[in-house]
Amino acid sequence: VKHPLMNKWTLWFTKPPTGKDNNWNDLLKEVISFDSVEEFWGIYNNITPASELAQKSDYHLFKAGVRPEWEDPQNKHGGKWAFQFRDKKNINIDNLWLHVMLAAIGETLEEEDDGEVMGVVVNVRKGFYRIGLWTRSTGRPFPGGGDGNTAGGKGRSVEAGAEVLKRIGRAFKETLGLKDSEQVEFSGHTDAATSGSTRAKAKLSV
Ligand code: M7G
Repeated sequence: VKHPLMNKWTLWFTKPPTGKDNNWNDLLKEVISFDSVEEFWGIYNNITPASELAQKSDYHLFKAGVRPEWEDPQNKHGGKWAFQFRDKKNINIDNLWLHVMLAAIGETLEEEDDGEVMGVVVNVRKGFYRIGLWTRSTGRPFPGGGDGNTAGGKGRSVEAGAEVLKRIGRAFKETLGLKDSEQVEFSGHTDAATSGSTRAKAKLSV
């Protein structure tokens, strides 16, 4: 028997640049989709663990139909919770990433009707690993959306939207087994692009 997941998920891989194909689009590859617990383990047991990937590689596990890119319509008003693990030698990145994937597919990161979690990401970098959780909204109003169009268009107030995101951030922090003193920070995908703007940025951390 197969144990169905609540959602169908797609695994993506970013391969390190070779020098020839250097742009993001050439490097991002769709690997496989699945919608049962058994398929998940079959895939997990047959792919390279994060600890053995080359620098500048990423794994992305996203809901099927959502590309793991800022430009995707379901991500373009969103952001991410992220934490960097700088002590690469002393952390078990494979175990952390497995727990984050299980929390995503087991739907333990959000409440059933939040509709916020788009996917999770592990980045392998020179001085650190980073694990991220991408959300549909930033808690701020969508551009041109006015009030009542925050947090995934669910009609939440700005305050309620920020509370939903913080609850998700705390669940993510707990999944990562972080100490209270280790801060997990939220950033909007387009913050860099709008950093010249005078609009106040919501600074979320848990
Ligand atoms: P990163 O992997 O998020 O962080 O972005 P890093 O700086 O720790 O490596 C690295 C680079 O990859 C960015 O500066 C972009 O050039 C490219 N990139 C990453 N993402 C997630 C995207 C994306 O969603 N869309 C596009 N167009 N480029 C991206």
